[in-house]
Amino acid sequence: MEHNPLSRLIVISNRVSAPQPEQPAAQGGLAVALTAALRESDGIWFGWSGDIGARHDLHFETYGGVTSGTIDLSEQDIEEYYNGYANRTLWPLFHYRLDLTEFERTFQGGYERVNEAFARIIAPHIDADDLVWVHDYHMIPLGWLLRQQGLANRMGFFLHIPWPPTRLLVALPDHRRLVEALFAYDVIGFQAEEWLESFRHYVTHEMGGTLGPDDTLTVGGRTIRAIACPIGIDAQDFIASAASATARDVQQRMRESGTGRGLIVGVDRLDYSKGLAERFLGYERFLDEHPDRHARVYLLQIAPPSRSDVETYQNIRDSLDQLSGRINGAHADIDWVPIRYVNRGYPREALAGVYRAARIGLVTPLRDGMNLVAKEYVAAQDPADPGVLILSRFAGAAEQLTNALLINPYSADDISDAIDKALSMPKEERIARWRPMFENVRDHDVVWWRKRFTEALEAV
Ligand code: GDG
Repeated sequence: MEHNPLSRLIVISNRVSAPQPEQPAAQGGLAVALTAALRESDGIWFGWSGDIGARHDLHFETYGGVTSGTIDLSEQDIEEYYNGYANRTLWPLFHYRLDLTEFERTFQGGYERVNEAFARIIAPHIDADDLVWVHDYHMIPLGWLLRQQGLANRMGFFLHIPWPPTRLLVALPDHRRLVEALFAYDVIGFQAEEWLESFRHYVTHEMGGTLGPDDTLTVGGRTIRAIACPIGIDAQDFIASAASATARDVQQRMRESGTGRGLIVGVDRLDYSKGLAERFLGYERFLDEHPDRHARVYLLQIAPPSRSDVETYQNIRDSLDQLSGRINGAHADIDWVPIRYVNRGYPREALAGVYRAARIGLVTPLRDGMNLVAKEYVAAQDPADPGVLILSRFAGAAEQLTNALLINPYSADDISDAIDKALSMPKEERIARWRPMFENVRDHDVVWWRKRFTEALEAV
């Protein structure tokens, strides 16, 4: 029997992370998974170049077998579409932070204008048989706009962040218009069952939609599939990173500088959704309640800055500086600092070494679509002597990593108790909890995720 040739894959996301001459290996799990599929199918990855430019020129580049098509945006575009609607309206709202959500007509206008420009520029480069896969909240209406350009392709959309409950979403002016646009896609993927349920709730309660078999949803005669399709990490690569010479060096450095103290690690973009202040307060509670543990543990928080053009992100940086300073001032001793707080990024292999050296991985987002750090921490552990993952129940990852110590990140008591429990946990229990999580991370890796999504799309 003859097999259909692989359909060409077109990926569209805000930023393109295909391999670059300065960075020959694709960075990050998502880039690796998509790059492989793009290379095999001779596909193209479209997105914003990251540069400012007056005209919306499309610039093609092929490197490492992958073609990317990038577009410059004007300063106004970046302010209204990226810093504005994407990061000051949708991001906080979808992370349940109505208090931080800004509603500005100019943001919405800029968002629609940039999405229209993307659709107009990209459409001529898409062939009828191509699979089109659009990513994330920056690009929600793009599929609908591509249809306006006459495209009848199979089109899918994957949301990397949570889908908010209906009662929050209706606070967004024109919420219905945004969700209706999603019905231009054939398949929509969410990170977790919980986000999928919220989406279904909106569609059935606000749009009069109905649920059908095989994850289908019908509104006004149009039927699409909405699935939960949790993203994974490049597990093999991460396991190898954790055993690399760099990772071993870093582990050694940590051991020497830690002088036998138990390391608790957190790694997050500096973002209010990650629950960093709550984490510090939970750790402070632990120090208050367990004086006997002083000088026997320390928390290393790696937090590279992100979105620093947005004021809320500057504020969070200031408040964390203060909080870590206060906790260290109150608890440190001449030869011990309870929190090492570092505002910079580290190479992947070094990070893997830090994870492996850590007794506890402390992951406490207030809301997170998935959270890959939790999976990376699990993948990096020594099978014979693994550390303990403490994980927020509000991360998408909690649906899969059920053997973690699941906590409520808003409760300092919960965080404190979990740290105490993790530090006293016998090796047998650590192994028994770690093993099923490891198998889950290994088997549901980023390639599994990509295949599950593209197969759903191929089947349309
Ligand atoms: C969004 C969603 C979803 C961090 N610091 C360094 C570094 N990192 C890497 C981590 C991890 C990635 O960044 C962060 O991924 P997360 O999943 O934790 O969080 P977001 O950036 O918010 O990602 C999230 C994800 O999309 C994928 O769908 O899981 O829910 O919010 O890989 O390792 N990497 C290096 N040095 C650092 O200092 N090399």
